[in-house]
Amino acid sequence: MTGHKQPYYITTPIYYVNDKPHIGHAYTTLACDVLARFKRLDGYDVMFLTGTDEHGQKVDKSAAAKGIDPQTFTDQVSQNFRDLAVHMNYSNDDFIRTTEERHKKACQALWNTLLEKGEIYLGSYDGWYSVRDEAFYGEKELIEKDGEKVAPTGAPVEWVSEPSYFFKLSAWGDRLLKFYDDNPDFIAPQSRRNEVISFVKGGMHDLSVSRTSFKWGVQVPGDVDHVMYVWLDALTNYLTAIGYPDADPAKLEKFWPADLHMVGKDILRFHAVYWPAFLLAADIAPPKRVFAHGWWTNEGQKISKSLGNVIDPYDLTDRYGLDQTRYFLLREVPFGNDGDFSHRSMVNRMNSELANDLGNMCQRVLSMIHKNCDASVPTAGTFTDADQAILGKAYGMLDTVRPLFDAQAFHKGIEAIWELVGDANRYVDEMAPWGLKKTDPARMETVLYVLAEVIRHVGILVQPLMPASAAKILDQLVLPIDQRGFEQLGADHALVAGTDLPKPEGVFPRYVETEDEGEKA
Ligand code: ME8
Repeated sequence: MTGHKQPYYITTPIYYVNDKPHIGHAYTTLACDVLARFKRLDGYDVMFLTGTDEHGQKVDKSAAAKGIDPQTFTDQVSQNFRDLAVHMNYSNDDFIRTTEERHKKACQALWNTLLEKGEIYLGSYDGWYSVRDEAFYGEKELIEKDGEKVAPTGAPVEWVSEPSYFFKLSAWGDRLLKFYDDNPDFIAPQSRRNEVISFVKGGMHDLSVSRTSFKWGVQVPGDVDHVMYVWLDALTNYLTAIGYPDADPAKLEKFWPADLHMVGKDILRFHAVYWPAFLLAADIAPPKRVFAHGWWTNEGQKISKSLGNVIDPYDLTDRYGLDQTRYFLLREVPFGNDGDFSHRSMVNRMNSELANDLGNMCQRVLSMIHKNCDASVPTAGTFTDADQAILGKAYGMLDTVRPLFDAQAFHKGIEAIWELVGDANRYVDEMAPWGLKKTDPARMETVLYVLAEVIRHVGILVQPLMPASAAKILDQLVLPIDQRGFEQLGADHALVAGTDLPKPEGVFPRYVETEDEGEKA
């Protein structure tokens, strides 16, 4: 089987190491993790990449502010992102750092290719630069804030005047527009695609791709005075990780073009305009898709260091639990939109959807089985229409969820699974198996069997989202580890009557408000 699996390559942005990881970083990587896990369970050979972006002026300045050299600084801060990946139970297959040798080599190879193809020339840059955004801005793009010129993002800008290599971006407008046209799914969501297209239609200038006023970057081959523009360096990470330029072509072709670059809306332009232009210019296929998700606010307020309301992912998981946090982040907000984090909605979802709807259903059903069916998988008799309806829904759920996840509509996929959970709760109430024990024990067993099958399906399907909790549910059904893949969904792999089951334990605790929290609400 292995060796014939379809490849799937998914990437997160590589995060700047100028700061501690926060909810925004955790969110992007979580979305990728859920998709990576989903694809693995669905039989794909997945490559899931995340990492840290360690060069550039912003990182250089942060290191200087701490009084340490940039390499020591990046070693420390990059580790925070690795630690977060472990803490959040991300299943990334690699973690790339742009200060690694393999990456410098890849950047220089891409540079040389662009140079050979006549896409890069030496000139000088006179214009605005924002260190915070690590981006160049045209005069017309700037806005006024408190009497000062700032970037459209609100970031401070400075005037830069230095020799610089340029990439001939201005020549790529029409070819990019054709590329977007030929590949309607390349940029998602649709509204963001329209924004990118109108930006490109507005006309583009050549892009400065090297700097001379500081040293913290990948050196431009053959010109010791220049380091590469941090975005050219950073974007190349997606190629480095699959072995560019040295890996044998079969390996490169296996995972390239990447299936999905997941990014926040703030960095879509770099991924949907500059990156495909660099790649097309180097004769390398652009990625298949770039999805730009929205931003989180905290209790209605923009998250910012100066407001002191940055949400630390460790605080969330300590307070609410890891899988609860994972669930909430992808369930609360239609993926692609901005979202607000609030304690109230977190507690509501965790108590009603996890503790009540799913948790209680499992606990009720498994306890009844334990007590009334000799602690083993019950024996099913003939299925009624009602039994078949709910079983059919469970058996067909992957076909419902797969296209939703493939479109990154996580919230809708989760909602569909919870509809099944809701049906199961109504089915328990209607069938009232507790009342059947005396009147029709065979029917009771059939009802409990149907419910156990629904639980098996829900357990298998929620593994990408809540790996540890799903494992607990499936452990309670004594489902062997190798029988938890999506190929096991459906009637062909149904639970075997008579399998001994352990005493069930609750999987999703309720959040109990402290008096203080209750009063605030
Ligand atoms: O931009 N809500 O790195 P970065 C949601 N190094 N997501 C958020 C967020 C928020 N409030 N804040 C940040 C960079 N993010 C470059 C990327 S890729 C080749 C180089 C997430 O550390 C979101 O994914 O500033 C955003 O795109 C990313 O963090 C920016 O991370």
